[in-house]
Amino acid sequence: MTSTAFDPAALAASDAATPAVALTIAGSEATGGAGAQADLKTFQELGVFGIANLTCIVSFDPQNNWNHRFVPIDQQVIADQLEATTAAYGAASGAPSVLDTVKIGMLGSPATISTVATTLAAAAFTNVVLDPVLICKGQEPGHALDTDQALKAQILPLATFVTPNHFEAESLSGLEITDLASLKAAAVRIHELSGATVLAKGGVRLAGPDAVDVYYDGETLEVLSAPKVGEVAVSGAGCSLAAAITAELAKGATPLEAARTAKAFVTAGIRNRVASGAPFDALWQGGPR
Ligand code: PXL
Repeated sequence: MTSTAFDPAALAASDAATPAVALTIAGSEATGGAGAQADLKTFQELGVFGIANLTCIVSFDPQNNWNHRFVPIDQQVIADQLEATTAAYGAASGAPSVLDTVKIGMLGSPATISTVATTLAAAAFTNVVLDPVLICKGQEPGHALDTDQALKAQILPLATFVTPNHFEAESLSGLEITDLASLKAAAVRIHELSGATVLAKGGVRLAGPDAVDVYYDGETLEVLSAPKVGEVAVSGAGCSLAAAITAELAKGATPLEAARTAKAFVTAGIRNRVASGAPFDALWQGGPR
């Protein structure tokens, strides 16, 4: 079992004059806890030039149990953003491609999944980190089911690294996850299904004093563990974890190094969380400083 501490000196040393570049394809979460905002803040903290292409806008509804009001971005506008980004920084730019690492967050509809899958297939990114956001509270369930199936069919096969939480790991693996052994089994199963490196997150959902995640890349299985900070989930933890993995991969870290750094980054961010009037406090990406 590995317990990692975050090292701000190593972080400063990584701040090269010409930063690595990373793209997040994600939704806006208006209160700034999750989504593209969390991704960009994480990229910046880790010394990476961040780009966000938005798929949807989520505004919690304080009048209605903080449910998610979900508005998709027009498909043409999503395609336009991806075209601009890949032309400016990707293989199509004429200059050497500096953008070989992308994170996928909330896509939110089958149409958006198709649009993004087309770009991913054409752009041939080296690192495709998928945070498989399956369900958005407030979305119509039938619609969410279509979205889940499209994500599994069209995006998961293109991912090189996937970061399911407890619920998403059960859905992707088809296994019930009740303890560390079943979390390990799910991580192995998701790797077999996708070919991707997997970081399956137990978070606060598994009993015990520690927040435990399972890393599996087809060869190495490692349990990443840190003492739980309370028993309530924090907004932005999943987004920031996947974004930190993305940033580290963009800087050239190995997948296992990226996972360890990301776990330490998120643990420090949860310890220093920002209190919110919404049901969840928000992770503070500046927490490690
Ligand atoms: O934490 C998952 C998530 C991702 N992306 C967006 C969100 C949320 C949860 O609220 O709103 C845009």
